[in-house]
Amino acid sequence: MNREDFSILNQQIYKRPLVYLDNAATTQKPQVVIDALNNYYTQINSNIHRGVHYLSQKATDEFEIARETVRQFINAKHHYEVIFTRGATDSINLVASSFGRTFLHEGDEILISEMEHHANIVPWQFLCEERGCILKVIPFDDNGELILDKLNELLTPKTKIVAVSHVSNTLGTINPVKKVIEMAHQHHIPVLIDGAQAVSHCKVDVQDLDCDFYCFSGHKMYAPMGIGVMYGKEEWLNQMKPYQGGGEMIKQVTFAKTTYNDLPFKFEAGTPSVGDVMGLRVAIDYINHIGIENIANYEHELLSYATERLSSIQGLKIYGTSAQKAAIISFNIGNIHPSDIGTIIDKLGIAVRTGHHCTQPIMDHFGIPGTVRASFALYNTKEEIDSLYEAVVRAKMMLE
Ligand code: C6P
Repeated sequence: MNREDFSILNQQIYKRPLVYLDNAATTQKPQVVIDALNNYYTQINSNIHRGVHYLSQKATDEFEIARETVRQFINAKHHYEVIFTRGATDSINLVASSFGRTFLHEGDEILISEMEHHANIVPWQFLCEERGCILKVIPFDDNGELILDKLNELLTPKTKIVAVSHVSNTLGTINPVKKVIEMAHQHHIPVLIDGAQAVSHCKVDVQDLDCDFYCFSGHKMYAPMGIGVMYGKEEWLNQMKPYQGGGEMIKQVTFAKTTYNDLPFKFEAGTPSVGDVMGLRVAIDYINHIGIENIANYEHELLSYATERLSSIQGLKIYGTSAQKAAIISFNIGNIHPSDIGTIIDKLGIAVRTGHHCTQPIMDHFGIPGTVRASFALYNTKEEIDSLYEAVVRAKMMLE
């Protein structure tokens, strides 16, 4: 699908065609996104919200159009609920820090899940250390599905926030986040969704989900690195203390007292990555043009095909067998170390990720050091999955 838009894929690695299956780490960028960056730096580059001069105003206008593009993409109610950050990690740290400093006190509980990326664990642990809060964890079963009965048990009057991933970057599980949000809201507890692995694979509607915060990165959805989004409901953002102090986030500064700017600027201290925002806007247009449903259906076809092919390899075990899965397959073969497989298939031109994928608690759950992870995007093909299959069979023969 639209493979011709990604010229990076046309290269040879070790004299073999590149088969790029590390899309959960970062996707490649279509030419229109690269052109948008080039256009910004050759035609527009200027700081925003500051200058009266033409270029500054143009850059500001384009930046705010991009915010509106994001608003529509996730169906936020207001454009000022869209905060630009450096990525999902930055977005989650923002919420943990600002929400935490505003609302959390000693003995309060934060509920996350066992399948979270470290970016949705460690910021909450900082809070626990600083504020004396308690981190609680919703377990998952051996298929990689959250045990929702346990969630009910873990919600207590002390729970102040629930933070779970929409899609697991290691297991591929698409979590029933709408249900999680409903359950938490019955107790008036806000919910943060880590959407880093979801936005480019399924339709996200933050009003329909009714989530309180939704965090994601641009670079996993065909946009440049260094740009991300934190969506937050107005009612929370208005109450929360700012994240970072600096230019743009203030109304008035004196040495005696500083007052803060309105949303969204209160949470956007300093010069943002304006060019990358232009790239994000074009990436969203690109996804919209193809249609997120078409992307989801095509990737699902790839996932089914890859699951069938890889499962036929004797001794290969797939981690994450939930009925609802995004196009991510994690696997091991017997006791072979995943990085040995990754190193051999790399020499055959296949790019996958090996290791713990920044989800060490998932590895602990299964008692393994890591997995080999193949993750697919709209430009991958069944022929590439055949190449993966053949390379894995070859690695197995060499390593067993
Ligand atoms: N996962 C992966 O290979 P950043 O690095 O800020 O763009 O995204 C962090 C992040 C947060 N949540 C989830 C579910 C993620 O998958 C990631 C990034 C990459 O799986 C890099 S570790």
